[in-house]
Amino acid sequence: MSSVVISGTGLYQPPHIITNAELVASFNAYVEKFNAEHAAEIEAGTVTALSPSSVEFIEKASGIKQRYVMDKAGILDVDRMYPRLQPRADDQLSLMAEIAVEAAKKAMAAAGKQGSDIDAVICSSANMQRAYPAMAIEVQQAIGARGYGFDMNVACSAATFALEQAINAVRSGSASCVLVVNPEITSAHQEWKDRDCHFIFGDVCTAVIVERGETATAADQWEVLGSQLATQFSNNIRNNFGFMNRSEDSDPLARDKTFRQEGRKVFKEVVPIAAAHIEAQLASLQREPSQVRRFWLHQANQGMNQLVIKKLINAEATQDVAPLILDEYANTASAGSIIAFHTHRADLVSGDVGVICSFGAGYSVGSVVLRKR
Ligand code: CO8
Repeated sequence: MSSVVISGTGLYQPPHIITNAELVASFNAYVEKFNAEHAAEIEAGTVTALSPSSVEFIEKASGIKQRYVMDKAGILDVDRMYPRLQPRADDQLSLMAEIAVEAAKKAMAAAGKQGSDIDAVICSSANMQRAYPAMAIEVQQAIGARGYGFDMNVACSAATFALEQAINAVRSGSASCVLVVNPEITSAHQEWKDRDCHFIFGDVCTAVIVERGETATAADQWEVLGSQLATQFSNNIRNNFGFMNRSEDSDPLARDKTFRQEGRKVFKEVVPIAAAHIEAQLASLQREPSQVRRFWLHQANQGMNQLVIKKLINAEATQDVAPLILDEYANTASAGSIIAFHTHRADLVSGDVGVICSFGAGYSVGSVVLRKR
């Protein structure tokens, strides 16, 4: 059976940064405005006054310090509080495809591939810009790839679940070189007016090239030792936006049509699931967590990653063991663990083993065990 390798990764970083201070200043201005406008109802007890956010809370509770976004002005505008994205004509490259192509070009350059070398494109992210045609097929055309393309969504685990599809396609011979892209424009489905979650997400796109070991020519190659996926239904992270909203006569701007979660429950329930998942997968490969050189974990919360590592190797999650990128990028849904892999692997040497692992909405957990060639 042919060996499968990751031979290149790419990262697209949006043009704007919002710091916690900027975000909190705008959120708190919105709160003051809301409370002033609803003073009579608040006084009468028919409307609940909103509470301000704080930079200290955000940094202590999550570890996030800033986020990259596609549009800063719309998000910080207290009369809007979501990005302003320009609509495009059907014959223009759509926004998600555009950032996917940017990341893909970098991954292809790293892997030494042309568009014509790619024979499958998987676009996998927490939300798609449209129902069809698939974003992946648009990307396929834009980079001049052959074969086929399809979209998939497993929320926070969209990237690792797509990697497994790519790995299996290469392993089975149905494709020889697969491009996986994860365009995450989280800012468009984040609820910027909700104090509990307004600080959580950032925009980004990652890309990964998966191919047969025999065809790989990149200097930096990572052999796939195994991948493992698991899901367990939970309503604790949910977004009800969907194609039936109109038929249900439900308000498209209602709170349930953007991201919402029971953050504390997610934290408590997902940490043991993720740690047990990684441990079981390593055991199936006759390895101990202590033999893993680096864990590239999902980037939702600094404390979660610390606890996962504590459970796995009873040690602190230092930057060397489990690098954190969410301080700079925030939670980028499925792209977080791939950003960590992209930005923190250059120091590993041949034979080193690492684990990419995502966890979150669904619930879903996906892990890929890699060995540097
Ligand atoms: N400022 C000040 N105080 C605040 C704020 C704020 N912004 N928010 C809440 N508080 C207060 C609360 O009111 C509460 O006060 P009190 O104790 O008086 O009741 C106190 O702070 C503590 O609140 P919480 O219990 O909510 O705070 P936590 O310590 O649990 O921290 C977190 C909140 C950071 C959200 C934390 O629970 C967390 O990170 N949980 C895990 C979340 C997680 O992993 N989620 C998965 C995300 S889903 C995903 O990754 C992809 C989904 C698909 C993408 C969607 C894109 C939009």
